[in-house]
Amino acid sequence: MGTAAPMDDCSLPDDSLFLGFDSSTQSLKATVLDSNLNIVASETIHFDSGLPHYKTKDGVYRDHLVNGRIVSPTLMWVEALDLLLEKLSASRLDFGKIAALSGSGQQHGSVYWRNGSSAKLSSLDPKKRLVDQLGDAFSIGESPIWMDSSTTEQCREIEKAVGGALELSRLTGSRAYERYTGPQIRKIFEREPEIYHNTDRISLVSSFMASLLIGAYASIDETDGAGMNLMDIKRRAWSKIALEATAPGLEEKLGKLAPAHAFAGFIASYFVERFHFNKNCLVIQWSGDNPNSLAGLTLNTPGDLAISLGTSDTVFGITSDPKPSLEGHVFPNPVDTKGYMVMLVYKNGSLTREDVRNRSAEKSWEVFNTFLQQTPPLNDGKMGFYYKEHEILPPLPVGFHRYVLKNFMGDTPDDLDEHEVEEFDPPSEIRALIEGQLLSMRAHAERFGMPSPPKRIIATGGASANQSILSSIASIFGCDVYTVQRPDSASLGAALRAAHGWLCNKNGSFVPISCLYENKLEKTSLRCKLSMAAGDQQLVSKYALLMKKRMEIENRLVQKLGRR
Ligand code: ADP
Ligand code: XUL
Repeated sequence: MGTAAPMDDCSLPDDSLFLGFDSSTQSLKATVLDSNLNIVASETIHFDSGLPHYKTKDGVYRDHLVNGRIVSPTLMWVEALDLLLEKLSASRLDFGKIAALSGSGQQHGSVYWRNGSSAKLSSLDPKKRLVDQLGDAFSIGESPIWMDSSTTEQCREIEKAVGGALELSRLTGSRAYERYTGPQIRKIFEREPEIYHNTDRISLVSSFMASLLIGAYASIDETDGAGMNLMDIKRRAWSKIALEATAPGLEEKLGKLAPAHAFAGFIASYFVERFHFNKNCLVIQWSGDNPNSLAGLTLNTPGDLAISLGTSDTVFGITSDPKPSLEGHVFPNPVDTKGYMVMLVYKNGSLTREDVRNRSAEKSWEVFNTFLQQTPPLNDGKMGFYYKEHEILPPLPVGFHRYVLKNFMGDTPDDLDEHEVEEFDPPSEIRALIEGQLLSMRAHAERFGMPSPPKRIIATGGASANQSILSSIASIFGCDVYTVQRPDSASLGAALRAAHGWLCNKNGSFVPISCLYENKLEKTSLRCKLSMAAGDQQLVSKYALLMKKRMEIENRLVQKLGRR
């Protein structure tokens, strides 16, 4: 007998619903699943168009006076919840059938509750909207978000105080990053100490939204908590050293941590009375958007790798043996109590691909794809680095760099001298861009401890609709590539986590998420589709040589131009 829970412990009650939210940079979404894990409803509020009075662009304010400061109005997120629930109610969603709900929040963003706000939160009047009752609940009206890059000074201070960048990464899963919450909190403490002292609770976007729903301050979950540079990644507890390096009295303001699958509280009576939720509806801990996407893509086996080709590109996977380093991030796996998820984030994703397409491929994906097909794999040794935005991985400024490897035949490792060139012919430019982006992902994922080749790759995001790009992924990584065309994997992941949390709650302890999927996944739209079979293994080895060379050049560029 194995240790997995018996099948009947894995069943969800017939006729029940599971609700997942996604409070992201540009919108608030909801996805509703039935007990067979089919999607039965979804709704979205776009901040710019649905709440125009906040005057955001892409959901944010870009401060033109303070370099790198990017924030969002906290109350806009509150009002979006009012609106989204009204919209779902108008669509005749039966809130009474929702057995559990959970959510996803853009990672790293933070909310500052003014001293004494928990009393307001626990006594909301169901006759009024949330936004009309929480107007003075925040000590800071504009929440710093993940796009903010104004805290370089604080990053260096924190790294220094804990014994260096690598030490902070070993401790918390990441070196200090400007968008991470610890450096953001330190900046507030240093610049506006009175605001810091007037704050009795600091939430992440995820735990903030959960707080609204349970009518009390919700815990930060261990997975999203790892995006703060404050949590000891091995112990899954606040790190005293990191807390002290950030701001005094911080532990009290953060509250306790909880696993992502845990019960956060019953839904607040406000929602029971106003929207007719069942009073026994469970709120499961919210978590970050990337962890929720991992759940939404049903990644649950070590060696699975997901590549999300969206506005920015992210690569994430599951591993039991992460190697925190100076690049990338380690978070606890949101659907497991032991494993980890590792993640790489590239700022130059789809917008850079579009930019190069516009310059070299007549602004057309069709021409772009013809060029990719016309050019040989390995691009005759032509290799490029394309940064239209300041890149995070590697930390390099805006700029394009192109190289040709002399005598490159694809099998002469010792003879790979390169020289820099000004430009490539358009077809080579397109291949250099795609091979460059994918080789960087392969190199950094391997350096991070992800197995090579991965067991399989699941591609998602807008550019995963492109078969020529998928084919390059299969050739470069040497494994099968699956796709799942879901633009809302984060809210879907949150709905799946709601169902998973419900099962854990019913069992009185953690049950593996695979239990939820038994016999169900194949019948739903959540199933991944095989899109491209693994490439030729000889070619995969040749790409390994090119990758090694690329990393050498990348290191040199970082030494010469790098921002750190
Ligand atoms: P977000 O990160 O905002 O959710 P999406 O995952 O929706 O973004 O991806 C949007 C991007 O998808 C667009 O910016 C576009 O460049 C890209 N895209 C759409 N179709 C294609 C295609 N056929 N080939 C390559 N990229 C594409
Ligand atoms: C991850 C990151 C972004 C945000 C917003 O570290 O900064 O992906 O989660 O989506």
